[in-house]
Amino acid sequence: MRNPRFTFALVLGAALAGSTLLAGCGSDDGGPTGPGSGPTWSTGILGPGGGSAQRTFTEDGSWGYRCGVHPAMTATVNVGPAMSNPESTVVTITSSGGPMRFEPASANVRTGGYVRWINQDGTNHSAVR
Ligand SMILES: [Cu+2]
Repeated sequence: MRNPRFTFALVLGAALAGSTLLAGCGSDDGGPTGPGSGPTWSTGILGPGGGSAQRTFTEDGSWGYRCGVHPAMTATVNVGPAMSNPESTVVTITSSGGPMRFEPASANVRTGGYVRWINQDGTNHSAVR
């Protein structure tokens, strides 16, 4: 016959082990690994005519992101050594003379530097990863 107390202890142990694993999955080691890894961020809504936000990047790598309002708007932040990248970069959100877009679509910044997004368009946008 099974000992109910022993069975309970096994189930509890498995549950605790499971939660530890899940917590590990949520950690951000900053390493350039597979899809879905790397830093995440959201600027929140950047209002038309100059809404802005900035983020400091400590995670080396190329990080694709998109507009949370218009998912077809995509761009990349490339983070690397100070010797070959600027301390800060401005990414303008615009639709002047073309489609709504991040400009530049591929922005470089040094490790520990920051990217500032400025919405110069006439509608809401954001930058999300
Ligand atoms: Cu947008």
